[in-house]
Amino acid sequence: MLTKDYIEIEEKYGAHNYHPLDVVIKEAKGVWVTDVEGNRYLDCLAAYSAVNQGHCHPKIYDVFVEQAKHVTLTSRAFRNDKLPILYKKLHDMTGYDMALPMNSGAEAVETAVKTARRWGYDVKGIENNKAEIIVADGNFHGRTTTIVGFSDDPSSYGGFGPFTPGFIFHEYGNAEDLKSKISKNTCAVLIEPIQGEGGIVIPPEGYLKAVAQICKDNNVLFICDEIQAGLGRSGKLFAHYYEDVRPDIVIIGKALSGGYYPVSAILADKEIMGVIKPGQHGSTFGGNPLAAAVAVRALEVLEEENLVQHSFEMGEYFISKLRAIDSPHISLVRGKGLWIGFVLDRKARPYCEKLMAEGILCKETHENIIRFAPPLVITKDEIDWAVGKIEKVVKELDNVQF
Ligand code: IF1
Repeated sequence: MLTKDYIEIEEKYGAHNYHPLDVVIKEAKGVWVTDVEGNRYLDCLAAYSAVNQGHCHPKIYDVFVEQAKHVTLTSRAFRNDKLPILYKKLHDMTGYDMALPMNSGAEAVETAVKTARRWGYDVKGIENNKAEIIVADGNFHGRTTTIVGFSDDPSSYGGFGPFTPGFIFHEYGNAEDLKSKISKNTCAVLIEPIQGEGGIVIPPEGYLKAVAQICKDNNVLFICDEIQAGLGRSGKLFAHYYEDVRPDIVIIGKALSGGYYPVSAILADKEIMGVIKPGQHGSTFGGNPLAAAVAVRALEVLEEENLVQHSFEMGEYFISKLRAIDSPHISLVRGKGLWIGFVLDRKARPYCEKLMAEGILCKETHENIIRFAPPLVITKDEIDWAVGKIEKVVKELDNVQF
């Protein structure tokens, strides 16, 4: 079958909840993917940062296959011999006392919301059903009905109400505005340290520090969504390390499995995690032994291959090369680590389509921004190759109207 045959079936029998580029991927290794017709592409999206370790990483593969021979799912009604190892690994790497595992990122965000509310009632003493969580405008935290209920993007929330009450907006990056939104019923502030879907929006320096301080002063939990920003993408293990803060709850997902399997978790100290008691939260698949084994190995790979520091260095290099491209249509190149927003003064989609023809896969966000977020294993030579292609495409489109 050819590309068009797969697409025809997909369009006919699959829900149209995406508008993907018309490439049908069949194989992937490291930073490279191959389509059903044998064309090779450099993946500059990395499955929205779920394959930070590179596609089909051999070390994770070995554990994945090995674990599949032994036991894959026990449910949490029984214990398994891999989950404790993941708990310990997360503690050793991050310093948080405890973790609570789930599957998708959205489920982990829901877990953080439930934990914060429970803490608000049980510890802070907020009147029942009055707890408020302050979120940011321009946020993206997932697709469940509760989460889209506190999105300000109509394509996320439109037509899906009624929504869960108890969420208040503040202006992302504006600590004074945040302060003004705090009330006696505030149990938590939930933010992304860098907004991904927002177009790699880096808040003004000092914002995260101010958020942490405001939370501390008001007995409010600081929840940081590191699902996309975390595990090396930003050039630090967590993007909040740039401001030397310690959120009360950290949410992780995506690269926690290196792309093999949906694995997510929240991290917190025991005074907070302790508010969740048996029977109050869970998931059939959350914390299963296959997920736990894969996650431990995925985290080890980040360390063994020094991918966090590599992301930092390659990110600086990539950004400097992109900034050197001269075009009237490039408004701004911003980013941290290998997480780069290439901001144009017009539609990005034609650029993405042309880049695909040149062998680079990337995805626009917010109409006019191309994000470059390759697997963290990318080399300098591969970046040089990519920048050559990007420059070529930019120049070719300089004088084309659309
Ligand atoms: C889609 C964006 C990326 C996330 C943060 C939670 C979640 C995500 C900060 C939920 C998920 C995804 C999901 C994907 C598109 C994508 C995305 F463009 F929408 F923002 F990565 F850039 N918190 N992000 O970024 O995690 O439940 O998906 O595991 O198609 O919805 P999930």
